[in-house]
Amino acid sequence: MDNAIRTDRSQRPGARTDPRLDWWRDAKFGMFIHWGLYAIPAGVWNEEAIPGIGEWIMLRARIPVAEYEKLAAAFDPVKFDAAAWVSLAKRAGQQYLVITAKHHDGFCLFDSALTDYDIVDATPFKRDVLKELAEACQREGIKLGFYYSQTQDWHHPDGDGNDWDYDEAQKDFDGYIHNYVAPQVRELLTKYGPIAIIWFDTPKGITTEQSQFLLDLVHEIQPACLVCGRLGNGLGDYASANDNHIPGALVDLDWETPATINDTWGFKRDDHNWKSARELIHKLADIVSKGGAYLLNVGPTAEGIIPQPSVERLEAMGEWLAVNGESIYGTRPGPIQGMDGYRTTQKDGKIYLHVFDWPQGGKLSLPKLAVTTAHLLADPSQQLRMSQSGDQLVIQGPTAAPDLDNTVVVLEL
Ligand code: JFZ
Repeated sequence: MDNAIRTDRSQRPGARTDPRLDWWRDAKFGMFIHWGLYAIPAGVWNEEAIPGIGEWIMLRARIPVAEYEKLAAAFDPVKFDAAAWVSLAKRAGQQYLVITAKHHDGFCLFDSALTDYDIVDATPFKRDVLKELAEACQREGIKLGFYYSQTQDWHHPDGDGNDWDYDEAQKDFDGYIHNYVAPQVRELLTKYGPIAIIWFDTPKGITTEQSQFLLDLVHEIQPACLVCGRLGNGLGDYASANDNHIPGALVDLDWETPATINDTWGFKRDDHNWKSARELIHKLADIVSKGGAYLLNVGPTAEGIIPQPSVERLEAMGEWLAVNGESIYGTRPGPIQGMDGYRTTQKDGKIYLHVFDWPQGGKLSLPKLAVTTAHLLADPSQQLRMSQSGDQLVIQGPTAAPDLDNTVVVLEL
């Protein structure tokens, strides 16, 4: 994919026709969780700050397997509380959650029979956090997905990526796919109830046969389970944008932007570059107005705590959504595209106009539309005055910005 969204609509991922994606097309907003042993070094190795994203520290610092493995004995996230994480997702207005079952470092957050390099067998914590999360998600009605690094595995001798412990020429990558990845994917799809998404990533050199084999495996075990387009070779149920990338215009595919709130996925103690809640609310509206979904990441600490700046921003998004969710969930891209500072979504004969920067005097000038009435989504009791001026529709809103983050005006057709 490289990882541009494919625009050939005859091909998956993302052809927008598969009814298995109906729930996902309406959901729009999910929580991504990158959590693993890398939360312990948190970006620092041997007192040296390692540049780049936190979960890549093993590769960036070329840490030998024998050294990195020792982190497992120190992984004891005593403050982990599945219910608290899921409740945060819920308060944020997120409809699904995707967590790293196995990232590139190879460590498994679930009890796997295929390896002892997992949270139950190798850590003092000994709890299967995926099981606890699956139960919490069931209770709260949040769909659960698992991120699984199918190609890169820096711990497994036959996985891709580790050339400092292993000789690339000796690797049996196909054996790793069939004898390790496949049975682990089977575990993930048979031990944790209904799984909404398997989020494969960084396909690199995986072959079409291997991608197809994994796609078929997932669909054979759980036909409703969606597979993210980062499976590779153009296969998967929906397309994935580049990390943090929002396309410039509407994209007529099923697509998702995975994104960070700061600049890392896995927790880094020195990354304080948090986007504002306002920026995140804009990004959500921007993505949804172009037909996509927003998978927004948190990177819990080694203790099992979601960093407070993330909590605050997610709660602010949830407060905005509690008032304005109708303009996001279940909508489709609106008729006005490409107008600076404005985004539109639509549903059931209504256009939702998202106004990022409220204009001086509250006068909104739009291209002509067959609109009968207009009101603020936050205040349906008050009809806004409308007039036509040339080929413009002019709506007179309150002079002061009703919502400093994003005011939604409902236009009835
Ligand atoms: C991958 C991972 O390597 C990373 O650790 C994280 O899990 C992220 C969500 O996904 O990183 C990528 C994958 C694809 C692109 C960029 C980073 N891309 O297409 O631009």
